[in-house]
Amino acid sequence: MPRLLSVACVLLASIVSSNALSCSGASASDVAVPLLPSVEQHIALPSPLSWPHWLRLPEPVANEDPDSDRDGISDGLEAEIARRYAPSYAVSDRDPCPLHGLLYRVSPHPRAGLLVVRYVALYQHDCGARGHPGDSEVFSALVNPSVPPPEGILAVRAIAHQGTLCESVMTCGAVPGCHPCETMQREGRPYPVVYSSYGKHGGYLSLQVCNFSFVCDYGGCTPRTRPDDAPMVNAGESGYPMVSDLTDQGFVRPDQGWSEPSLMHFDPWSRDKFGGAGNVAKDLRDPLYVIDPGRCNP
Ligand SMILES: [Ca+2]
Ligand SMILES: [Ca+2]
Repeated sequence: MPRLLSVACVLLASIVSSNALSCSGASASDVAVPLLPSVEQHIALPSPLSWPHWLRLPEPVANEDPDSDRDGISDGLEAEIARRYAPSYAVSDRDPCPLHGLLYRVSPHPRAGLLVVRYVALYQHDCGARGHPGDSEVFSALVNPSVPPPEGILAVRAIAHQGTLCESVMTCGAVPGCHPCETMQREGRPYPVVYSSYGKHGGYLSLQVCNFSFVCDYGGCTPRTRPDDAPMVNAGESGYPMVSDLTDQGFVRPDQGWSEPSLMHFDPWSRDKFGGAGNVAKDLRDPLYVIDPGRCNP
């Protein structure tokens, strides 16, 4: 099986781009360590990030806007950044288990003035081959908040099936060496799109690559015409969490359609796994999602 996947990956790379796709048998943890220092090294903004000129909160709200996770970006601005700069997330309309929410983390990027936004899509079920309760897939965006979206979304990275033989690392956008992102219209503008594969929910930046991944993502991906309206929750920062219980404070709730008992009251910063998926805290801290503005590949 690994040999088959390896051959498939070589074929994919030749079809798409060696710059845009890395899918060797190596796991993400084996990929070369990014040149950038880690966000975990508490790289703080020199001063609190002010609201961009094009984006203003009503004065009464702005005056009461705390910075709960102490990263120099107010809670209100983090929520606006995460929502407005989110790539379009294309979950198939015919996905048999589409119930999900988005946990996000907005952090200062090591390059001053830029931000890194991680999105962890948490699903109630993986209902593909060898399915299980709990599923998580991660993608991230390199954001310039001084430029309105979608142009301020400088690059997007998605890693499908991280840490497995099916792992696929893809980056797209306007940084050197990257191919432009595939786009989907949102509010009349072309936003980068992250496709979620049928049932397995692997995250891909190319419809062609997803559909070619028939071994790992049988059923492929499909474009979607309406925007994803999944609930979003701010995870906060490592050491300064903004959520510790996704049932009491988030979207993993019966009134949101969730019913899997093993997923209730999950703390995303804990060492626990989200059902049959991986450790979410590891995803939230993974430096591989910090895109280098100087080059496309990790
Ligand atoms: Ca903050
Ligand atoms: Ca934050």
